[in-house]
Amino acid sequence: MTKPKELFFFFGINDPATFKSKLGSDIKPLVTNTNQLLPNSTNAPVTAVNIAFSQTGLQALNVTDSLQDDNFAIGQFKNATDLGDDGTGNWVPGFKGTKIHGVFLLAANDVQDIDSELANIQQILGDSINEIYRLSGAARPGNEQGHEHFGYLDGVSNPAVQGFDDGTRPQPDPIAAGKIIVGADGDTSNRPDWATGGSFLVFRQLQQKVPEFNKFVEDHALDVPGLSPKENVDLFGARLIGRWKSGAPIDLAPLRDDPDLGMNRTRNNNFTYAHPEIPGFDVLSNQTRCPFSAHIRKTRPRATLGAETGPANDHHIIRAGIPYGPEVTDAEAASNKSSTDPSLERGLAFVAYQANITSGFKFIQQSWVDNEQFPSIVPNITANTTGVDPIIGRDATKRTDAPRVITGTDPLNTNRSFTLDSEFVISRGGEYFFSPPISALSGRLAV
Ligand code: N7H
Repeated sequence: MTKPKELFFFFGINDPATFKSKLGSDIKPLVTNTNQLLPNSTNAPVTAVNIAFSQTGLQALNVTDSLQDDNFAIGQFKNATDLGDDGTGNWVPGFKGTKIHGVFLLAANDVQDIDSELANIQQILGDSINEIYRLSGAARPGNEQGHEHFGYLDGVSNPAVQGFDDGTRPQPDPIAAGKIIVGADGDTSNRPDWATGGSFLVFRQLQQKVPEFNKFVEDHALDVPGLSPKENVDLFGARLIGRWKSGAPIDLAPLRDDPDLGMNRTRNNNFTYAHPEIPGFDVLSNQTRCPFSAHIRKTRPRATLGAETGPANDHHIIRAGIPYGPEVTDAEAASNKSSTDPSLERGLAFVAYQANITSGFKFIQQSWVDNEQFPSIVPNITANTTGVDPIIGRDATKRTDAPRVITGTDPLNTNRSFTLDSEFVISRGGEYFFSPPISALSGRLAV
């Protein structure tokens, strides 16, 4: 549902009987199917609609079948510490506890179209639901369209999926469909039949401290000979992320941004961090092209852990987030500080799909991102550790104000460490959902 505007409407169910009957009869026809979203579709909707349910939402509908996902079953609130959140003090009130039963996702080119589709849904469901919280996402304006709030192009990379990948985009080997879609090939859990074709949706509201991030990057310009001061600033930022602002991967463009590469979909995902073409290049020790601590290498190590589908590496998600909140104001930029005005909060409405939260989002966040030692497979790091992911990592076992230390970021001395004395991404909480197959909306969920 890639559209410039998207609304996440979180609700509780008050009247299960009415809700069920409307779900099957009136809501199901509104839900967008995959064919409608394909590029050549002749019946693309003005507003794309989807719906997903939390564990307590399924219980409210008296659907008690186990979906065989322990984290979904307990809900995200109880997972806060495991996910490295600083408690739940920063959580949006609506996400605290387990009161959210479901979410409508509405995506369109214009907010007015979203508003009228929401009004239609609310009119259909009446008092059978109540609104708990809503978050409006929007692509950033002008040339920043497609870029998240720190300025980096997003939506460049998701794993290719067997059975869906046409093989025309050079990229790492496709993963099993059952890693993303419940009941598809490669999903080894025993789920109820009605859930086949669905997927678990992880939602997180991740606030971004943009002026603070920009200041940190400017203050840590690298010193690579031949680069201008500005290029050395940009290089430091790119080495935190693993891509330049244009989307070009530093593994392929290690010194300077390459906007042509960034926008070229046949080239911008064609890398694995291994470089068989470079004599003697060791993917397990060489960080001159991309640090182990870079966000995209922490969250998807590619050949650092061998084959994409190998047992150590097979932790994958499909991301479908969108920025929320306004642009940085002049006053914020001048003071290098995010405003405390809630109406100026900005960040990423993070959405990730997978067939198993324990092995997907939660594993990536807990065992890779927040793990200072990861990738511990690397034998030749002489500095203490790789460090946590500089963008979204926090070692949950440490004091909340403990500085985060990363290595690998300076290509001239990859043992040099950098101290991140504040966090640039703050979790505002979220919830775990199951996005059911459309058939279940008039089947198991409606009876
Ligand atoms: Fe990340 N960022 O701007 O720094 N992410 N991410 N992410 N992320 C990616 O490859 C960002 C978050 C992944 O396939 C890009 O499409 C920000 C969480 C994965 O090589 C950029 C936030 C998790 C990938 C960002 C955030 C992930 C990825 C490059 C929060 C999971 C693909 C664009 C505010 C736990 C890796 C692209 C691959 C890419 C940013 C959150 C995971 C620019 C700002 C919570 C798997």
